[in-house]
Amino acid sequence: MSGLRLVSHVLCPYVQRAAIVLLEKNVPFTRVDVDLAAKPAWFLSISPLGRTPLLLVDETEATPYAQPLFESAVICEYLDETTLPRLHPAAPLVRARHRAWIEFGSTVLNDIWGFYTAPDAAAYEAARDRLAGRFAILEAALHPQGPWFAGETFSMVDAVFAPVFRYFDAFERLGVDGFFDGTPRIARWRAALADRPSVRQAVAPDFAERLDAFLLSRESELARRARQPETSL
Ligand SMILES: N[C@@H](CCC(=O)N[C@@H](CS)C(=O)NCC(=O)O)C(=O)O
Repeated sequence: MSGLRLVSHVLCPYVQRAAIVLLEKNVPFTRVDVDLAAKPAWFLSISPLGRTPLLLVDETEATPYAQPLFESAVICEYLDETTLPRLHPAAPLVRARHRAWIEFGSTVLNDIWGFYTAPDAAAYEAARDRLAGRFAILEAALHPQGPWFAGETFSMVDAVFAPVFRYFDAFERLGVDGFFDGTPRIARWRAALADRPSVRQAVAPDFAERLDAFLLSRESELARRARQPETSL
């Protein structure tokens, strides 16, 4: 496989999944960032849903990048089928369960969006409770010793949850914490993921500042509370 291009947005958690998988496998790739607030015509012409990530695979010289891959889960599956080391487990039933937890990870990303866009206190508290409920369920699914989701081997599920936890780093910087006080396995998993080289390298060096600025720029309860730190978070 050669000539991979990952069409990205600097803050996109779904892009990070693909970047982590590529980095875990030591597959060279180039990153092309697009502005999703002003999508370029070339991007709209090749992205069926107008979303990042896309993986452009240079399969033939005659029609380079003719068939962009879209949807992060599909991109990650393709990379896992074509490059080593495999991040999915070998046993079909275990692999199917991992895919189900990847879906769970996408739902959590939607819930996170609901939290940082909540327009008022009631929606904010409801979104926070919804996230707490998800994490209670996830805690019970995690390997008891870790350090990774399924024990000693880093898997695709780990690649999917690393970008999830990056939001909580930002929430903590904005003064909102306590999300993982009752979930020690997740707290330990999150710390291990934050130290993983592929996870660190999956975003630009100024990612944290950009994410904080993005969250603070919104007309949301979170941004209002972060701007008035005396309010109870
Ligand atoms: N299900 C998609 C979700 C991708 C997605 O929502 N990407 C966002 C950026 S993080 C996007 O491109 N949003 C622009 C839009 O929807 O117009 C995946 O897994 O790849």
